Amino acid sequence: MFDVIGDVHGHADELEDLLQLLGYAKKSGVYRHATRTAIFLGDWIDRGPQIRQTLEVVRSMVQGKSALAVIGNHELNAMAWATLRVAPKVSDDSSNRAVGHATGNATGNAAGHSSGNAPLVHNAHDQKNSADAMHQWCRSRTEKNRRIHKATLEQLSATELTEWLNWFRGIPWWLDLGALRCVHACWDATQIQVLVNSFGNSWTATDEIIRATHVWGTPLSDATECILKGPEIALPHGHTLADPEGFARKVIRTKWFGDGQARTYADLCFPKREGVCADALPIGVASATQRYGADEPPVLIGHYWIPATDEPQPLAPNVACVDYSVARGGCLMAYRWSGEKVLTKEHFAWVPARLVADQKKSQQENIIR
Ligand SMILES: [Mn+2]
Repeated sequence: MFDVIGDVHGHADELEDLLQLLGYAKKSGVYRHATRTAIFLGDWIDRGPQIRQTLEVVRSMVQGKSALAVIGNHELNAMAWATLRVAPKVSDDSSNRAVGHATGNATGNAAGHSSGNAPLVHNAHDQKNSADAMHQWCRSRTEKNRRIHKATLEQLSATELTEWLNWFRGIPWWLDLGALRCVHACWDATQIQVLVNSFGNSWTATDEIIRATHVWGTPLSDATECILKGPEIALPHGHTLADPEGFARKVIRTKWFGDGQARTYADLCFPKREGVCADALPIGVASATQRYGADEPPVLIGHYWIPATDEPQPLAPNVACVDYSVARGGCLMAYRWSGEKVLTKEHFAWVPARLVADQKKSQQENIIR
């Protein structure tokens, strides 16, 4: 039976708190449970303060067979950040330099420039070169993307990061255990089939696969985005919504499970958010966004930053999310699955973010003083 653990984002203390709460104990450096296996749903890196420790806990458990894992969009993005869109020719000197950046420069400074320091931008020509350099990577090295990846680039050396990326390459993108399914963001059988048709049932995410899944607008890219980042639809013209990082977006993440009864954009937005356009959805959109039948096996997901103020409970009888925003002071969440077809709120277990606990403690100390 499985304990499915949501997005950790570099919060290793909370991960160890949670494993201990669930009855796992460290033996020869690896957390183990007498009768249960953990499943990690990805997003171990970025944002938090203990990325190296988080990765070490997760990898030691996977290698020690006390846990399984699926990849998150942050691990995918990290591989894409380090992969050039066009395979470099081995004989080409300038390309070789670019490869050096891909594998040798975790901080990602001055992507694509031959010097390690960002050059001053003097004119439109340089600006264009700089934009080209930014976009030569499968994950464009824009300021926004750099900010999201910053904690990882700062905490891991280039050599370490390359090693972790190589480990990520072998992690599956979903797990179908028969009576239980796990994926980072969305179980969509059609999109999973697109990937299986191209790469087979299991694969190593080589540079070629990272490239193929990052050509925007292709079926492979659409499938990858859907299962690892979740399906989205465009808001009506002129509408935007700030994402959790504060970036204005013209799309919303959609509720891909449940009854398909959404009438407005606000109804369809998942998780529920304030300020979403309340216009009626165009005809057919609500039913077209439904991707998971009520008769399918239970599926567990992370990814969605459910506010810690929401009561932990399944999203549908056969769908539960275990991302309760530990990286925003929420909780690190697990779902303890014991073979049930209908998921139950009694099987959620969690620990609070340590930062919040520490802040509360220091506030109390201040009051006492
Ligand atoms: Mn995610």
